[in-house]
Formats: sequence, C-alpha cells, structure tokens
Amino acid sequence: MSFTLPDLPYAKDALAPHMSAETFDYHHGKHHQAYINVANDMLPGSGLEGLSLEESIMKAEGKLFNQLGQHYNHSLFWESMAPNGGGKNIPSALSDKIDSDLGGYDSFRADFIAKGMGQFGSGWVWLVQDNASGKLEVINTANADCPLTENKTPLLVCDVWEHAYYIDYRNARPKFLDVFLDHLVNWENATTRLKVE
Ligand code: MN3
Repeated sequence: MSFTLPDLPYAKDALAPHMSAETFDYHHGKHHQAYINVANDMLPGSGLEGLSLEESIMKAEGKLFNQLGQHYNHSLFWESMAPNGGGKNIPSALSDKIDSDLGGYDSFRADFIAKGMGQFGSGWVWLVQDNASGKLEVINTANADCPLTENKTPLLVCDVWEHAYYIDYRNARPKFLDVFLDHLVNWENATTRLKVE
C-alpha cells in the first residue's frame, strides 16, 4: 500500500491567528507531504508493503522509519488541534486521569512546556498513556521518534521543530507552547484515545 496525506480536520485558516494558513501550506502541504512521498518511494521491496502505518513503524528502521514516524506524528499533530481548543475545558474521563496521574492541570501544563522547551533541535512533546501501567505521562521525543515503539499510546502531540512555529512566532517556542495549550489543544480527540480500565 502507499500512504496519502490526510486532509486537515478543519479549514487551513480555521486556527488563525494562533496558527496561520501559511504555516499549514508549508507544514502540512510541503513538509508532511514530502515525508509521505519518500516513504512511498522506499516501501517497495522493504518487506513492509501492505502493513498499516502503526505496524510499519514498529518494524521499520533507519531512513524509512524516519519518514513513517514523521507521517504518524504529523497526522496526530493535526488531530491534536481544533478551533477554540485548549484551556482547562477537558472531558472528565481525561481530566480525572490528569488529576490522579500528573498532579492536576497546572502541573501537567508546566511539565508539557518544560519538556517542549527541553527538546533540543527537532522533536515532539506528548501526552501519552503507558500501555503497561495505564498511567498518563508527559514525554518528549527527538526527530521522528514515536511513543508507539515504547509501548505507549499517544493522546496528543505538539511539534516543537522550528518549522511548526517560525512563520507565526519566529524563534519564540515558549509563546507557541503557551498558545498551543491555551487555544489549540483538541481535548475531545485526546479523550477518545484514552483507554479507561
Ligand atoms: Mn513538523
């Protein structure tokens, strides 16, 4: 099979002024598309033909893993945002888990920003659920690395590579992380990914 660029789950100007249509033109239309194009070029003969994206990520290595990881991570990034998102209006199933596992929203927010700022160079900051313990965790990963390979289920992700925010925020990663949390997070989507025991 080959992979295709997923449509954004909103109009490309729907998150403005927090994330501009110009950012989506480049980040979704060019960066994300390029990872898919290279992955599709590399898949024939790789032994991974016909596998789902998630299955492929678990088996791929090297350059092909990097393309597939970027495809998965960016796809979740688009779904992690929504118009009029962010803030503390979190469905109770997830809000209760944030309280019990992460010490509450304010603690989560501070940790998410610290880990997002602490990721040197390209990478991601995530809210994940560990599949073994069932507990929520805030983690960062470098480059194309993806929590799926660490037995964790991603609930939401923010891209902290400069191309995610340079058009709208220039070099101000802290401002971008503030805006992501306060105005963009799609808490309903994150809650649908939560496994409730
Ligand atoms: Mn990116």
